[in-house]
Amino acid sequence: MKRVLTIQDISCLGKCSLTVALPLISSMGVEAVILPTAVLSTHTMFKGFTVKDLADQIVPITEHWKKEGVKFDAICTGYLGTEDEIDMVKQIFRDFRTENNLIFVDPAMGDNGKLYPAFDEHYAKKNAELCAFADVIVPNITEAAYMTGTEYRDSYDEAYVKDLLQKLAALGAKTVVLTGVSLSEGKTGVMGLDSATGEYFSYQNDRIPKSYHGTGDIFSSVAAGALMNGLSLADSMKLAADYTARTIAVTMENPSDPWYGVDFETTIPYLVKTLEEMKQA
Ligand code: PXL
Repeated sequence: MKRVLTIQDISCLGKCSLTVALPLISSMGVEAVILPTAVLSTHTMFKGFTVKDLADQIVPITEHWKKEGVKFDAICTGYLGTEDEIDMVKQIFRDFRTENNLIFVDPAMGDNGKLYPAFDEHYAKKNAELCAFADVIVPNITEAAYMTGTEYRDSYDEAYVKDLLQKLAALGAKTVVLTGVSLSEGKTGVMGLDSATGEYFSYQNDRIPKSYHGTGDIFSSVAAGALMNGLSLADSMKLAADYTARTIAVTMENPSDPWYGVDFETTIPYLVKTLEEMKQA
């Protein structure tokens, strides 16, 4: 069984980061090892959240794993609360990198043109440094704009997206995938660039005119889980985009508690079934 290390916070309530990564990666038949960087009462879009930083646990935990000779098939990162944690994660990449494993970075730090409350531009540049270590990065347009010092635009054309992708590739990541990319009216999806071949790819779904918290984390977890199941990069992104879109649609059918995130639990059977079909195709 493949083993993924996922490094991000635990937001006790609010369906994001580890509380979605763990069930989704497990449901895809992949072992999920977690490294919680902080415990928060909720994610940071709630007012008055509590936070206990766990940075002082990162080195003792990973030193123990080193002594045990633990190896990971992938190391995935999401929301990291502080710049110090980003430095610690860089060290984890150096320590646990093997010839074949995958480093997958989701520089989760903002949306809709704004950084989340805990972050500033300096933090964004620090996250750009982390991307240099990665095989795959999956920022949204906001995160890409902050990391590359590009103006954020609500409406844009393919040339703007390609420019962002080129600038992201120049950060050093092998494959860059921009999420939340709308290439035509009423559509949304991903556009990526393989920096080795210079090839672009894109995948679009119908756009559902509602946004929910945590969907970026859901996308990343499924994309990483799909790659661990041997799907190609393009198929992995397609599955992640389809699963996220379907989950948003299902959530909208039942409009109770939308601020807790999406009903991803309801769509896990769809995920497992579709993954199996794609593996057999
Ligand atoms: O979904 C990203 C995320 C993860 N973790 C925490 C957050 C957020 C987004 O706001 O606040 C703590």
